[in-house]
Amino acid sequence: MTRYAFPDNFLWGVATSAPQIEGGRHEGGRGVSIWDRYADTPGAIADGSHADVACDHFHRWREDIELMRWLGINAYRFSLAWPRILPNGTGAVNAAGLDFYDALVDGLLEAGIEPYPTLYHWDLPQALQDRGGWGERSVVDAFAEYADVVTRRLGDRVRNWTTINEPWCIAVLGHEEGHHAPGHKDPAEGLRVAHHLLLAHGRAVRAIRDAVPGAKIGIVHNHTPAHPATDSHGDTDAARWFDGFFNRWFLDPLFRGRYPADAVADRIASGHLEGPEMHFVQAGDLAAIATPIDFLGVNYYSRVIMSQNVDGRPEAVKAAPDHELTDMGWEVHPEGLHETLLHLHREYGPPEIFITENGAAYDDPPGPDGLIDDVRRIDYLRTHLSAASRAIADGVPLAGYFAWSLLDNFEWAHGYQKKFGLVAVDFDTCERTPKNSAHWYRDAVAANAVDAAATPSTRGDSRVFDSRN
Ligand code: IFM
Repeated sequence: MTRYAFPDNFLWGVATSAPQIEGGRHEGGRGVSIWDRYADTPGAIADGSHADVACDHFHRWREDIELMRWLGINAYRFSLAWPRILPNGTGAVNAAGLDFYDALVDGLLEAGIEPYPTLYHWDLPQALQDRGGWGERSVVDAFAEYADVVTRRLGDRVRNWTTINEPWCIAVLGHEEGHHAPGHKDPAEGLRVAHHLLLAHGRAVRAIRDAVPGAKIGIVHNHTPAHPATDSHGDTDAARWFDGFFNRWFLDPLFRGRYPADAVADRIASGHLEGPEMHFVQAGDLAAIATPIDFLGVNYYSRVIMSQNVDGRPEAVKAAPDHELTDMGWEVHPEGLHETLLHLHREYGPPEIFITENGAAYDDPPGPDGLIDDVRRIDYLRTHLSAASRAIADGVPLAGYFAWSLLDNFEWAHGYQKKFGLVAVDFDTCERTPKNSAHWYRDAVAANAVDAAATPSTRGDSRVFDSRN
């Protein structure tokens, strides 16, 4: 049987984000975030839930570190809640908020787990939204201030920093399509937001370098390869169109200091630019955005298949019925991860790449013995890790893998209905129970390798997590 081994210094991790697991909404001096406000809006969240408590990581973080220690991982990707640190977005610093992350970092280091914090995973302080949010250029200064405050406090122990998670989602889901906070449906605003996010990233890179000598800094992009449904000219162009705004709109400025001309032309043609110019781009912006980084974080879940519809417009089409979909409706396509990693390496050449998220939503109920035997998640992880290992063999400087996610959590507008966790959470009691995938991942981490073919996985047990095990 083929065994895919990883390099000796490979990082094995799990990823989470503050707004999805932390809770503690009204505790420790935390301010209000745009996701608090959005979840309070009737009908915004599919199951009517909110993240006021979520996984209660705010109180249970020590238990969660024990879970990570049990998994054997050596890196943890998490995010810091801006409203917990600067409740009004700028100005007065909430000491208790910084203390919380200070203790978390110390706990991780004590457990031999390298912290990989992300500064922004979508929870803008509502106070900044009230001043125009990401659509207003002043937010860039606010983000640089926040980056400075945080890295000056934690930078003596935290070396690896990520600025922003998935700018496409923030710009498009939050401001163009209205599926995420702040729920706007304004494509022109979405383009301004995308630019301000990239500029905020560039400014933060400089702030972090000033505050933390020797810091390693990156940004996280949710890369989605686009494949044409057929080799017709229309379908091929539809794939180019998708790639232009989903991927290259963010990567070209970061690595080449310019927006992709064809995608700009697409936006003008669709009327999403208010004029023929990218009027929100000022002198020096693109140089700031292209400030060199040390790594690119890649969140990979699936691919998209593009076609030209009868009106001549690009649209995503469903995968063939024999292709497996996760509970998100996303096709399971591990080859796309191999393709993505090679493409990013060859086209953009970041010094290092991390898979900062990869995982699958499946809702597997416990069996009669209480065991959650999530074989589909194990298969997803196994096939994607195999693809990652093949990319390393093909020369990609892939330095680590973070499974999304440690815990079942608040999956944004889906509420608690979509379960990505290696560890199940009972949202009444917040009790954690490792699924079989957690046991499988633990074995892969220990072996620093995965087998290409499935192996029976029934070694989990039904006990809730006990850190003494
Ligand atoms: O849960 C999200 C995460 O916050 C960002 N990346 C995709 C995940 C799954 O949808």
